[in-house]
Amino acid sequence: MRPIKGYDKEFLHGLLKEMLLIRRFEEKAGQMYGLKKIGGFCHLYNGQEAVCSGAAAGMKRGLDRLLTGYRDHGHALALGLSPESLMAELYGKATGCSKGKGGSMHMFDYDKGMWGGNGIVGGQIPLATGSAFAQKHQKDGGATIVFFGDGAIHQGAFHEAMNLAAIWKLPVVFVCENNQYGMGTSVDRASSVTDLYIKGQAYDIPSKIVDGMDVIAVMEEVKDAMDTARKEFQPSFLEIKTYRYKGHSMSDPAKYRTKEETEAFLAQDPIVLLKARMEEAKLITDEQYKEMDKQLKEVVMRSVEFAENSPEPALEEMYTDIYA
Ligand SMILES: Cc1ncc(C[n+]2csc(CCOP(=O)(O)OP(=O)(O)O)c2C)c(N)n1
Ligand SMILES: [Mg+2]
Repeated sequence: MRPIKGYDKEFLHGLLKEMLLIRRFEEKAGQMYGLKKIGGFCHLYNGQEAVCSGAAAGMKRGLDRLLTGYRDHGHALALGLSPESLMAELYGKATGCSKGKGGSMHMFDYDKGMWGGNGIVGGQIPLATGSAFAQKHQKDGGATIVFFGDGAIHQGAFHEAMNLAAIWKLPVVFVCENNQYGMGTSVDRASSVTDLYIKGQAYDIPSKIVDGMDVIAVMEEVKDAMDTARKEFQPSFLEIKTYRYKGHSMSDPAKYRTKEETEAFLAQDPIVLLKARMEEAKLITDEQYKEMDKQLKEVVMRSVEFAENSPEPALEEMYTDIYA
């Protein structure tokens, strides 16, 4: 675990609060899905919160862009999209961040640097590389960060994009969220190498393993990588080891793994770990944490009320924003 010393109390409270908001939001999304308020696919992010929160804290807002896959609620919240606009999107309502036409896998907000969730495994990797190409040639001073799973690493698009990023020196940071499974298949059954950072080295791209349960480690590594991308047009690859607590999607009871395995990861819960370190440093009390949690549950509840009370997209809006 990286030391929290050196970061001020307010900043650490912000990080903890954001991760807890994501956790509570996902729990509520799961519950509302169960009540059939949300349709279509829905992939929850519980357990992986330190990855998107740490990464967002390492980005430069207003300059940098983020792309990810379909497990995108956490990234959107970390970039500051409101729980209301996300819940409404899940409900398919006109007030959603994608006007109710994207759904769970397509959270988008240009102004906040959220360049989208993507439903095609690995599809976001060449898109992000193209974004970084544009940023370099338009000299906008920013960089692009792209998230994908351990399952996406075997897609041809990943390898093509990594090679182009290296030879063209593009300001892009590739982040593999290795949560140990691609749907029901464990990484050691799907991959001949299980330390996936090696794939980056094959393209002569600086590559590292990062502890995805430690939000500080993620933040520091992403900040370094993004700074290097912006200043030197040097791409990087980070394999962030993490774990998803829930099934792949809402229809997956996750029977392919043992209770012991899940419990071992639960014992390193990223939220519990940060809270414990803050308590030890006397930066938060258990009462303050409980109060924070209570307020966040109310925030999430309000997002449900907002979604419930929002209108459906109008029929005449069917084709607007669909083609550029
Ligand atoms: C091109 C393509 N192939 C297959 C699928 C079906 N599919 C959806 S998610 C998934 C597993 C991906 O796992 P991983 O990349 O590890 O991401 P995680 O779900 O763990 O976040 C598959 C095979 C798809 N959406 N796109
Ligand atoms: Mg995975």
